Amino acid sequence: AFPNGYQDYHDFAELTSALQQAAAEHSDLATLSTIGTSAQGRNLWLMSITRAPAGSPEVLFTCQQHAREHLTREMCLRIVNRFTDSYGSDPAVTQLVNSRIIRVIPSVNPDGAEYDHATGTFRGWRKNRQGQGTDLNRNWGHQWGCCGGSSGSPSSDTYRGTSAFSAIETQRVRDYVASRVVGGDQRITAHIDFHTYSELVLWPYGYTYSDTGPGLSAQDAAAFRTLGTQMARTNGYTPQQSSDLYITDGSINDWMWAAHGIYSYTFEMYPRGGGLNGFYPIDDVIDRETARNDAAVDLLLSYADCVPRVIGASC
Ligand code: 0X9
Ligand code: ZN
Repeated sequence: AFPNGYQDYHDFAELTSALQQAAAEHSDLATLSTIGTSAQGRNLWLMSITRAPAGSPEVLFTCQQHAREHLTREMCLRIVNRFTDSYGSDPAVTQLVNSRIIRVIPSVNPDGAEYDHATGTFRGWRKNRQGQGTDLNRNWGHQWGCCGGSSGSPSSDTYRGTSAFSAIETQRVRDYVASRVVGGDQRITAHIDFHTYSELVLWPYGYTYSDTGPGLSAQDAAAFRTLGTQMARTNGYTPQQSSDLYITDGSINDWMWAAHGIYSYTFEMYPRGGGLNGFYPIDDVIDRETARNDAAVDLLLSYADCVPRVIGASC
């Protein structure tokens, strides 16, 4: 369990039961599986939710690459619970579940998360738990370590690892995403990676200040920006290219786009500011701050048939 004031947050055992229960209660639309285990052997859970025909557009939601960003795990749980519990009663949810394949990985970094809260005093831990820890969001294989947006020191909070995909957890997600290439086609068209905090909607590239780059045309950039801005209008976050925040290399978004053509966003959730405390909002805010992203999640799902449609382009 989490400390006092945080008990509505789900620790790993509670996350596991919540997912198992959702799958059991909604076996007609939800399937729980694992994409493999973490460095310390915890399951990297994947919930798939759909009543759509095989071959329908798939959208991936990932949470908690960073250990201390506990609110993001609750965000992924909300997505799971909303698209299962409200199926058949909420018309928007019903229509999306009938036409999309929703994939949710609620904790990419379960080892780091348990380490962060296990003693009852938060440790402010960010990385995974392999060796001194790798920043998973600096370990992806597009322009890994290229540009001063990560550290080569194992003790650093932004340590990029010994090589791209040296972390077990990024390997697992990489291999799962690669497994969604069916008949030469990547079935996943869109993705949100949830983080905290700062209330931002971010899009690639993170490794360069340039708005365009290899594999990212002006039209691609316009589609990213337009949909990112529309999503931000629904939740009050600030939309920007991720490098406008600061340069990151080896991030998940850059790889998802460059390697697979997936429209991949980062959401930095509540709060807007706050130092280390910003990672630890009390559990009273979970409902409000996860519900705040419902409309943005629905919007991304609705465009998943063809994201460039948002700028009037075709696929
Ligand atoms: O630095 C990060 O990894 C993210 N911020 S956090 O405070 N949650 O650590 C921002 C990543 C944004 N960069 C890209 N999406 N490329
Ligand atoms: Zn983060």
